[in-house]
Amino acid sequence: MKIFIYHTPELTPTDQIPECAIAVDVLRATSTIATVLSAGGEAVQVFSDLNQLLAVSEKWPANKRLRAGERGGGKVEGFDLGNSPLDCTSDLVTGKRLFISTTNGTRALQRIEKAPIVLAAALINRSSIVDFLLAKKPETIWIVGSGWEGSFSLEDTVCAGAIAHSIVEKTGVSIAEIGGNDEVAGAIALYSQWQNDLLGLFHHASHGQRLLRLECLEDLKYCSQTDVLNVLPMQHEPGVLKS
Ligand code: 3SL
Repeated sequence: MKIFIYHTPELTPTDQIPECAIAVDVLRATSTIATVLSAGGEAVQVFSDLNQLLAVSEKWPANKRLRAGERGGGKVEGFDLGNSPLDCTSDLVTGKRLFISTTNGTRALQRIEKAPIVLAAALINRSSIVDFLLAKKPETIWIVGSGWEGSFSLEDTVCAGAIAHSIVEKTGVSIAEIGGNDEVAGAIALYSQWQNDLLGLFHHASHGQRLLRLECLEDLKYCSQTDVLNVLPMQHEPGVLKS
């Protein structure tokens, strides 16, 4: 196994495809996806374009669908939900497909959708991702942060580091052996420094601060938890993730 970490979709190579690609958007798209699938959602279907989401979801039975739209951290008018994982209760999502478009996270998933194995990771489901990787042992693994509109984000890189750190710890292989690029050592160092205060790190993150201005502290607290959901969101067809 060789792990490559890319901080944003824009930094991800366009001329290669790994055996396994993992999108990370801790605040909050991949945390929401993991929560919906863990709570009994039938699937999550991701879109970068809001109009395309509306057109495709229109063909789905109305009582079996939920539409989530987020832009700039807020809920898009006319949609059932924004992008808060805390809204995705079992009562609401069981048996339903969530059609979702967010500013950065859904773009990251679309960027890697051609890989043979595509996963969505957050801190809350980190151990399920790591267990899968250790069992499957893909030759090359890309972990792609969503960032914010093309820029680095602390929360996605710390999650990538949490995944790589756990693999190093569980296998005993060195960072040099497992790391395919310099970003891996950097992300592991970030996680090692902040692993006991991830919520504190989110307060330093520009998107964490944006969400705090939108009064989403409870979302930050929820998304900063590690290994609390046993769920593996995996792409079954382009753009459609199931557990
Ligand atoms: O950028 C994204 O895809 C979102 O996760 C942003 S937000 O946390 O919903 O504001």
